[in-house]
Amino acid sequence: MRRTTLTRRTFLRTVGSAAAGAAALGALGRSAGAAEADKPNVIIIYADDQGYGDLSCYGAQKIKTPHIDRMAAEGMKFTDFYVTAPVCSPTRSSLMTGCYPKRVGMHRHVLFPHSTRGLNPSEITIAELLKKQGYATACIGKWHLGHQKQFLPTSQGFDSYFGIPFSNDMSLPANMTFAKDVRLDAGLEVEKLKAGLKARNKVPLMRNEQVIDYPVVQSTLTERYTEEAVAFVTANKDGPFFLYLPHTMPHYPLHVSARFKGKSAGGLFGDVIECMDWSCGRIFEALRRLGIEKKTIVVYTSDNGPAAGSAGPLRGKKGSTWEGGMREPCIMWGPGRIPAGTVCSELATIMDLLPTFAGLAGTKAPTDRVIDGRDIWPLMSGRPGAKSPHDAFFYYSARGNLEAVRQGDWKYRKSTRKARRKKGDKTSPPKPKGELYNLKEDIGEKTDLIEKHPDIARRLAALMAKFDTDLEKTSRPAGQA
Ligand SMILES: [Ca+2]
Repeated sequence: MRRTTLTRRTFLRTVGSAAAGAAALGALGRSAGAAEADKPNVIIIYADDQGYGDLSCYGAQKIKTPHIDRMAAEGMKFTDFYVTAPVCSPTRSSLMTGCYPKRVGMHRHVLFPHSTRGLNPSEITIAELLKKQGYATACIGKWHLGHQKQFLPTSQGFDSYFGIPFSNDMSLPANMTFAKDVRLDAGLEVEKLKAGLKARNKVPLMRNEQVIDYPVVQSTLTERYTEEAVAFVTANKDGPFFLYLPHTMPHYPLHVSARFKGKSAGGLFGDVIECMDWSCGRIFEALRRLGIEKKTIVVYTSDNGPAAGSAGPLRGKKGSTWEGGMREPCIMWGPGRIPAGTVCSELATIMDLLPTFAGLAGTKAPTDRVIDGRDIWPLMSGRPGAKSPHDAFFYYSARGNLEAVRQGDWKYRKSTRKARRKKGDKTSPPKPKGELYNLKEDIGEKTDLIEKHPDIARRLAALMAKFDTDLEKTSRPAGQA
């Protein structure tokens, strides 16, 4: 029903405008599409290592997340939303490019301060696509797609950058550029910093391409990001804008400011999440104060499964291709566009954000290269009967090896164990390799059904092998400094 209302409103506005033409009318078919006034502001809030069970609207008992819960009540909650790897850098490459990490050469684990690779500047990022459509763009938070100048957000479609270039358990690489007025901790000189390369948990805070604070006091980060985010939204209230807000938390080491410390029943981890929830509340408050809540879509999700937190009913955690490593909480909010209080159980992925928001901004995903993500606007807008655009989803490990596939309710996992017969049994066929789970009936991946359905397992194993071979043929290299 909501979809009908939206279309009618879009139609009235479109035919009522002098610019109405065949192209604009053509856009009606895909709803809030090309008309200039319809380009929504886009905010993507990306938690770091937050699990499927770490928000109260996803079942957390000891952690209270009222602002995110309200976001879910006013928007759509996804139950089957996946990231493309169980660790940081690869999934971020998927968000930026709409591709599997291996497609863009970013599948081999995370980047470290000594790494010389990064997201290839020849990739077309979601920020570049939106910028071309007239969006103001900002990245505020943890980047982790390369800290050399050519890989930083300001070289990848973002007008500005404020944040830490990699994880908060890392340290300073030798080649960072310092701002002239950089605040260094008393007594620390640059040479000492270089010698301290093996130090951990001491990270630089950057503005654009320069270090402005080292080591940043981590307990200030969530709140500083929030201030920056609210300032950016306020300065660009006339829109359209794209804000990418990848939080540093709740990645280890956990830090939170004094006013949140000791407040949550969920301990320090709970404090950290509740501070992030407060941050979301501040952003929603700004959108309402500025009167742009109906012009804005907000997505809240996480880059991979929990290290410190909880995967809820899911098996596994960060680093694994069990559901807990890669299935994430995901909420989409957009009053008037995304139906309130809804749940979507169709399979969607972090790769889908690029084609979807490209469409809403009046353009489309690049056509000169393979893009794995699909436009999920029919799901987000609650179109009746809308189905996942993915025939299958492929689970690549932290090191970029394809370990599992999901098709419909079935998930097949490859095994390294050799097929073998029972001792003394010379006649029956060997036990098939791998494991098979029905995720609809068994969300916790507890009951291996491979012996019951060897045919399904064989089909999925073949699908998986073919996908990986095909992907290798069309993969593109990471950038190299
Ligand atoms: Ca992470």
